[in-house]
Amino acid sequence: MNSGGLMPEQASNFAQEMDLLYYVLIGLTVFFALLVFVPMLYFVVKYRAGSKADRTRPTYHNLKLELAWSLIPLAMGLVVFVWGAKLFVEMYTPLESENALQITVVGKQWMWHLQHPTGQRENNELHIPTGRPIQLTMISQDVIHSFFVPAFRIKRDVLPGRYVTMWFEATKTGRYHLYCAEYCGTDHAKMTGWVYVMKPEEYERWLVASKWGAVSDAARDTMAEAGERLYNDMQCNSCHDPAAQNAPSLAGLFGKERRLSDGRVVTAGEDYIRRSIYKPNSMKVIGYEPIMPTYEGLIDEQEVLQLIAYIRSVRDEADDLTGRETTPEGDS
Ligand code: HEC
Ligand SMILES: [Cu+2]
Repeated sequence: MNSGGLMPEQASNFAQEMDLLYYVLIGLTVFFALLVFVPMLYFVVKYRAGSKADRTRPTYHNLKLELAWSLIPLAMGLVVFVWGAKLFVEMYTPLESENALQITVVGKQWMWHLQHPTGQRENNELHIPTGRPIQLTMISQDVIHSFFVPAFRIKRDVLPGRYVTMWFEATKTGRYHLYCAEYCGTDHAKMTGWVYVMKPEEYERWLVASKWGAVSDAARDTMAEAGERLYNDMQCNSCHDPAAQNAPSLAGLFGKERRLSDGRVVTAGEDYIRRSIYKPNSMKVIGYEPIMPTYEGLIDEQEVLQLIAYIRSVRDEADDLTGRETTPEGDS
């Protein structure tokens, strides 16, 4: 469908349907406005004071007419509601697909920090390929922001303290505006950027090129490697070493059910791991002493995301999550 100049370019899988929904809404609004105002004007003129119109048999009540003008618009309204809700749920439900490109987004006054699973970091710019679902995991380091790309028809508030997700697939190469759509302080208006949509092979080339440009070894790490580096640097391992037994092993943790000391049973997803790191006392795993210190102020949101990527990458006990290089016993 052509957006006819009214709407921005349509560059994602959601764009056409979203526009169609809007056109239907506008169409309905215009239709009902005319339905009310045209007869109104007609009657205003016809029954103006002093006109010769027939006033002998006034009608006060017409059940059929009243039911019709209540129920038909109700049904039409519900169609728009169900349709809108379906799109909403579709967009905001995290994708299960392994093929999805997991991009992390940290909003802060007044900038967007983005990171690719392969480690490339970007500020106020995002490079993505066409033809592959892009899943955003987003959080704010301070106030509420809102991640908005008009050409993709995607927008979601980015909150402090909690991850939110959104996905889309870019359908058209090009450069598109990225905005913060929530007033977030003095320089809110400068919190803008660009999304570059490239052909898949171009994206691969871009990934390689931006690794080469990296200034340090650490900047060449993937998300999970950066997380592992942190895990070792912060000595998480001093307690979480499976051999030490004073803290649970983190291998295979992601996605598991955890029983907490206050009786709750929760799934160890991103939010759970983040809370365990920032507010360990609010998420005490049953059977362990609450000796874990808080890392609030020591580890920033970007780093927590890296730790999550690392914990996620260590799927089972067989993988090494001791934080040490595996060397054969007695070999030193
Ligand atoms: C002083 C020991 C200690 C250190 C250091 C420590 N932890 Fe913990 N951690 C614990 C204990 C004990 C628990 C279980 C009790 C609880 O949940 O508070 C735990 C729980 C967790 C959990 C939830 C585990 C589960 O099985 O559900 C995560 C995730 C976690 N820690 C991550 C980390 C990370 C990441 C670091 C390093 C930045 C770290 N911990 C450093 C002791 C520690
Ligand atoms: Cu903002």
